[in-house]
Amino acid sequence: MTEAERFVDETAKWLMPDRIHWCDGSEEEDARLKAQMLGDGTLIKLNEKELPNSYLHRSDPSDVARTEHLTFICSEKKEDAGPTNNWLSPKDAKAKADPLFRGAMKGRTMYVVPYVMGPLGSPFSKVGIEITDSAYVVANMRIMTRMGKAALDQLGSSDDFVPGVHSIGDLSPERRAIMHFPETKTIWSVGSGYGGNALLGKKCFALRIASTMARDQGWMAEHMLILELTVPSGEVHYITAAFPSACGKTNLAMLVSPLEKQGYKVRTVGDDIAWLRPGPDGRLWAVNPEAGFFGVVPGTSYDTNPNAMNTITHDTIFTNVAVDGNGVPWWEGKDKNPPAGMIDWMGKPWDKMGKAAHPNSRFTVAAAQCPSISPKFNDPMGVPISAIIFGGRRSRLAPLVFETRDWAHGVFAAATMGSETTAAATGAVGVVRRDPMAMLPFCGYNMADYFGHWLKMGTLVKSPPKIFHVNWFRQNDAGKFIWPGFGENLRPLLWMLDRVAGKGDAVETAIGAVPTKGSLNLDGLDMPAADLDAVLSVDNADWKAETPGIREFFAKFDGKVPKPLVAELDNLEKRLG
Ligand code: OXD
Ligand code: MN
Repeated sequence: MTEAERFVDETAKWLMPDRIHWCDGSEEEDARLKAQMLGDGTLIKLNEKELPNSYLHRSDPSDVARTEHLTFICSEKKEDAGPTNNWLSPKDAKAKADPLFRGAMKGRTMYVVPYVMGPLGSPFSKVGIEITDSAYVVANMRIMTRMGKAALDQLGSSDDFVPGVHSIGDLSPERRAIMHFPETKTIWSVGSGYGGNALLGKKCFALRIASTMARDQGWMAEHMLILELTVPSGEVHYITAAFPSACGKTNLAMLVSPLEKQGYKVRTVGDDIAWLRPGPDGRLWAVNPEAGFFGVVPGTSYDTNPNAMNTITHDTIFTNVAVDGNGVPWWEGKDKNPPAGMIDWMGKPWDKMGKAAHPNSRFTVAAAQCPSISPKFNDPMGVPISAIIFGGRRSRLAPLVFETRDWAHGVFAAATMGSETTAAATGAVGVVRRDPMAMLPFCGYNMADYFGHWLKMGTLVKSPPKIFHVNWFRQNDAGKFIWPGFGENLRPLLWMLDRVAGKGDAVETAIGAVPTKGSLNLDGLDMPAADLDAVLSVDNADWKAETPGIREFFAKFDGKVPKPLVAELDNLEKRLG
């Protein structure tokens, strides 16, 4: 018996399913499951002519986003989870989970989903096995990972896989828990069918568990998109960017260059997660461990993200969008004219008072369908990274872009970044919180140690990428966004590449180097000079008001924040005067 078979056997004894099905990932299997889900109402068929082979899933209205307060890191020591994670001891976690899981699959089918995170055969890639009682999860995992036979082939008789147990339970938030055991590299999730809680390859494995593996093995698992930027000389650069959930990673990754005719071209490698390793050439190399996109739908349109719109025209699973009388999905921001006779995300006639689509409604779609997918998407060696970008949603404070002074300062800027919360997690929206590296909900261990790991990576990589910070969301006094965003975000990227090449003018400010107005390529962009001044301005008084909050955040870690980062804070305060 292989370790995989033993895991399935033991789990079956615990969860007591009526049937066990090992998923092979084939088209026949997918078609069979979809027919079954159409039969039991889990899926609704969308207009076949408009959107071939596409479906709508309506989730339980109480199960529409990640539930951070029910997400636990279950390390032996509380200190290893750190002050930013909910902690349970493995013993307490098991005691809490046992009654939720025992017999949970009676009357149900237990699906065994073997999957690979990362390109098949890549030295970066890792195998997981998710056990689930949700056919919707199986269909999504088939899109989001390399799933089925290919994964079993890659695993062979090895015991090197991340076991995950998932049951939707009774979907009750009172009996919901998402548990990670970093010491045994195990994931247990019960009571939710929502993507981030239930597709265990994504946040649970590729970020929380992988971040602990990366710490131990000298690599990095990050909440980052990866994009490819070709310049007129034909040179190709790769950039990663970390923004909190629902802050535009998918839009940036699929950006349509306004300067395509001049030879500036953008292609997509990943939109959510990057696994990064030092390469033999002294650079940092990255792969996207995922095979698909689980993107936020509202706000997606032919204006904001035409590549996404063209990606989701077929073979797409929509979750919690609205649908018109013709079976065509609709969401806020799709276009200005909501069609008549619309059914909202909860399946009721839309009363036009509430949202038609849930603000965190999603599309699940294969990356291979994306018109801008990079030819390097499946490259087992990944891509070399020239620049790393961090950013958040700040209506004030942060300028459009700044370059950090060096690796340690970049790590400091990333570790202290703040962002206004979004609908991707349950809880208040629009509140500024510290979200280090956009990893606050996803780091599987003490974030002070994670900062230390980042500092160490700067020494393991001989030519580390330059680190930048961006803010697309700055508003003027009237509450309007100053920067046009979307495709125009190419322009700060070009300045970054200039800086990487030792070119590009900048003004040194207390927080880092900000482009001079003349150093940004603004060809074809009609932007009032005053707006440009405003979006590039750094207000020392505002930043001074920010530093006590940073000190308070550091204080949470009981003296564990690495000294170089505390020194960065001291130096920032000195520079601010
Ligand atoms: C996601 C998230 O789904 O960050 O990617 O919530
Ligand atoms: Mn994400």
